[in-house]
Amino acid sequence: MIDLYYWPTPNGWKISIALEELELPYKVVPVNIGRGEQFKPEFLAISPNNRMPAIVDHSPVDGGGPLSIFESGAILLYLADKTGRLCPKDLRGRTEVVEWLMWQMGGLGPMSGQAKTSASPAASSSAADSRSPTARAGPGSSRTTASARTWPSSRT
Ligand SMILES: N[C@@H](CCC(=O)N[C@@H](CS)C(=O)NCC(=O)O)C(=O)O
Repeated sequence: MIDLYYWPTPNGWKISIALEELELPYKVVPVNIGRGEQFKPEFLAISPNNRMPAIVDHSPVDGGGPLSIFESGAILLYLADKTGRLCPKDLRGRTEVVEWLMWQMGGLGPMSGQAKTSASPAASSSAADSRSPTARAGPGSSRTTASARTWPSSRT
């Protein structure tokens, strides 16, 4: 059984979608980030960066004790490795999946969040201008690639 420390945001959805796709049994542990529950010591012991999502796997494949993982990208890789699905095992396929995962984690994800924040009425237009181009351009670059090839994850 996996405990999913979760609140319904895009980063949380990434993990709930993966768990559903992989048909892994899991229990949702709500972390209400609006009420500051991410700062509780018991949650910080799992996710020292006070961010959800995080998981605790009570049945890791090494047969050891419960294993906690924070950061959505690390969790996605962990779940792919645990199940042998969603990520190819060959060098080139795995490298390509990791490329796009890092692109999402380091570029599209945070830039989209910043674009949403800076597009609010309280934000200055210069802030919006300086933060949003990657968010606007990002999905376009992925669409170009996606339309031109078969995704490695679809081969597994
Ligand atoms: N890089 C992290 C980002 C996670 C993140 O930003 N989580 C937000 C909600 S989407 C959060 O828990 N915020 C609480 C806080 O900053 O105190 C990941 O991908 O897991």
